[in-house]
Amino acid sequence: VLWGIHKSFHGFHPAPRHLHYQSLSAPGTTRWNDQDTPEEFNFASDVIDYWTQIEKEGKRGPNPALWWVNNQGDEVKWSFRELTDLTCRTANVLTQTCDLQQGDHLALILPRVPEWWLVCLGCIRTGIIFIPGTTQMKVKDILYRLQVSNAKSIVTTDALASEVDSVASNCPALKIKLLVSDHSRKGWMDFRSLIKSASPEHTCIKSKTKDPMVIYFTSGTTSLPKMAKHNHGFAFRFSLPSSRKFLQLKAADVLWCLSDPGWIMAAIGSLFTPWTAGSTVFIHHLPQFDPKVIIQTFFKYPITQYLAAPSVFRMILQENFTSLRFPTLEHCSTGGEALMPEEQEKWRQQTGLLLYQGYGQSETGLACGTFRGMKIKPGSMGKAIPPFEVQIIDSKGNILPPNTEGTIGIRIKPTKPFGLFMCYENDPVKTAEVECGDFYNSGDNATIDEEGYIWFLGRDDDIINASGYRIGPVEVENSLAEHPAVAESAVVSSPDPVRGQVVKAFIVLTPQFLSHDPDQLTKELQEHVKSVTAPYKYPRKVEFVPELPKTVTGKIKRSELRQKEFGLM
Ligand code: BCO
Repeated sequence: VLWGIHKSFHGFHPAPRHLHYQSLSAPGTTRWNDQDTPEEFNFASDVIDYWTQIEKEGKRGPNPALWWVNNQGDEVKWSFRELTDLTCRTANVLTQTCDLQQGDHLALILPRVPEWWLVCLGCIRTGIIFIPGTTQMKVKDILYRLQVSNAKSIVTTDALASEVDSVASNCPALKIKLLVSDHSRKGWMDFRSLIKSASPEHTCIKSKTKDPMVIYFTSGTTSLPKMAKHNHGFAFRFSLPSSRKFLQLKAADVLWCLSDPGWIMAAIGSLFTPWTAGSTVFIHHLPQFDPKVIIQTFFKYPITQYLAAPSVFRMILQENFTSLRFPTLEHCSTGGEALMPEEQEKWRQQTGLLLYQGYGQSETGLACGTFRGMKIKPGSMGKAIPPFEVQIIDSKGNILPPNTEGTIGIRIKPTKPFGLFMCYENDPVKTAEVECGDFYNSGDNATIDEEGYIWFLGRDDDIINASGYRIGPVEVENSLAEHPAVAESAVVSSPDPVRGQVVKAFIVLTPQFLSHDPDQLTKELQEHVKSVTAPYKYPRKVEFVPELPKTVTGKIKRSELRQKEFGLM
């Protein structure tokens, strides 16, 4: 169905554009240096339209900019030229048809469909601030995000449209609903038909690097998710030569990043990094994760680089395939959760490829990593990726010496580097809380060695990192509390051989449920959580307990439960 829609744009000749480019000997390599601090930058005009021009001059190979496939044999291939055309149309739909303006908030909740890339770039062209979110979200998650972000618009699919409609009257800021579908729906504008009839002529805004561009919701320890706001400098960072050393992509590369479009990893691996280098962004629709499909895809398509969370690599290794020697794959990177040295070694033995580790958060994007070709120290997350200066700090922001446990800090004074979030939107208190002396305090514990390699240790707080998802316990506890069987609960992380960690719920039952079959009740509670909040948060482990450990003031001691799970007590 998608193919039918996009086919009409295949071979479409975009209108001539008036763009100015530097003349280059090697496209994409020498445009900025590490010392550059441009006041203005716009990823759409400075990067996408640049590659469009390179294509027009015949200086880029035939590989597409976006290569999208699904399990039904559908395929979309867009050149940069087509991307410029389609995203200018998208920009016109957003500003002219929808009357959205620079600075307005747009919630972007799409699965891996090509329109996700159009909307991101359409927003960047117009200065509309986009707020990606996972399609796993349920009505409560969507309501919360629409309300706290004051989103004026939402772009989503049929799968979530009725959920949005059910809460729209409680979201006074929400004026525009755009549907990506082949069907129309009352009260919704039809994105696919609108871009067909929109003009491809659009003048991109001149955004300042300090102007806001995108907001990511990130889970909190004690509260509901916060909004980490990034500016256009976040996108500029990928153009710095030292940042580009991480993957060292070339225009001929085909990069597949598995991340759901709702996470910052998708912005890094499926948008800014590959297109800065003029590479192909490869996407498999993959509505349900299946490691077999991942393996088959490596054998079928000429993918040269792969980026995914460690759990994905573990799940691939568990598959009983005769060979994991992929014909074109050259480089694999991972991040989002801890990776064990033995897992890196197993991947090398099975595939013949090294597995390079990186580290980042929604607030930071990629903070450190093992650059392609750099010596891998198994278990380490590599070194700081400039322009970030990463240090291990104490609670007052003092820099700690090598091999001393502390918190990962990123220098923000005297100058905040490109790529670090601006603030938590509407939350100066929480923003101030993560400032620690001259550093942003990540809350993640680590050490640094004499060579600058960073070694992750864990967190002191209650945040759970389950298969690459950061999950705040409160969100899960609140969901459990809605079930009549739950008198109270405490949610903590628990070790897992495949997912690294999983969510575990300790539950005190209400008297009327004490006699219920525990296995059945576990299933019921798991399904309940999956139905009221994004299912990736559901407790994969449940333990019924007579009471929860508490402080004298009645606060639940999650740390005690967590320590028991990890055998530390
Ligand atoms: O395992 P179950 O089957 O019991 O449950 C799964 C799904 O089946 C289920 N589910 C999904 N959609 C649903 C649904 N249930 C009801 N309704 C729906 N609409 O819910 C559970 C979801 O768990 P999952 O997402 O972990 O699924 P799965 O299929 O096991 O996927 C495994 C992974 C490894 C692919 C997945 O966990 C994953 O993508 N992890 C990586 C997350 C990630 O990208 N993190 C990076 C964040 S950005 C960052 O860290 C900064 C780095 C610079």
